[in-house]
Amino acid sequence: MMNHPYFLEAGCQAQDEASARVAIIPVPYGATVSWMAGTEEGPAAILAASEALEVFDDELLSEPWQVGITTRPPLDCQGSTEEVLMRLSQEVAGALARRQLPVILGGEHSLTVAGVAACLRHYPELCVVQVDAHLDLRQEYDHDSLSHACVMRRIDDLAVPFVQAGIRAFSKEEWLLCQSRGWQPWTTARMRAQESWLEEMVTWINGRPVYLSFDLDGLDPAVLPATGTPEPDGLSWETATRLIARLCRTSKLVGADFVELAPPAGPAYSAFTAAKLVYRTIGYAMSSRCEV
Ligand SMILES: [Mn+2]
Repeated sequence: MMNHPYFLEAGCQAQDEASARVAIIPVPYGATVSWMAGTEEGPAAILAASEALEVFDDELLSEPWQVGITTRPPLDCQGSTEEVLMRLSQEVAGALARRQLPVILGGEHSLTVAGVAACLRHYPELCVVQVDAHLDLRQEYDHDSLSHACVMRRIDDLAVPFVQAGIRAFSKEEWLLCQSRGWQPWTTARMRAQESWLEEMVTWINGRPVYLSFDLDGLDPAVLPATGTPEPDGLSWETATRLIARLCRTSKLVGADFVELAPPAGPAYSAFTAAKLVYRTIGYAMSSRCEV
């Protein structure tokens, strides 16, 4: 069961690679995880769970797979982080060249930098929406500047503007950096206090193309417990999907990743929840592309 090579059932794959509108890119990479390990098992678990999804989406009342979804072979994750990131950015560039929406299944969060770098070359106006419990703004972590705990700092190095939501765990240094740069992350406390948070986020995005980086620990651990660093007071399913739906209606979603599922760290339904979130996101992205 764990070797299911497709997103959804085999019969829901695009007939041929070229006609697909969505490319699922499994990246079983998990070298720099800080607490509970196992993110390298994330993509296989999501693919296996996806086989059990209803292909008729209960909110969209449509079958998003019909736009054409192709599942790429798992990325070769041998070698250094730099080598893996290079390979991934080529893979994402390939999907963009085929006019497909690249959807990366992690794996740990450090891989986001490759997805963003590849999308940036196609979309110079790109901005990043990060859903996460953590700011991931450390300059380095365990002497590693490519650690998952530093990924948004590396995005800042690329000069790509970003906005963060679901945040509820960070260091003093990261907070001081936000203050000095004028960044106002949407902590869960701020999201609760300011009902207009989603409006404000959309105003900030201002119609620019969006790369969504969804660290699954952004969700509440009651919704998705199997992550390396679960934090209480996370986003509900309803809040997370409302956010993504709104992004897709007001901007073009040009790339996405779903990272940090650690199957050994929690119950199997976590992978199913992740798979459903991926499928729902594809549904939102594709239905709003059809409307335009
Ligand atoms: Mn995180």
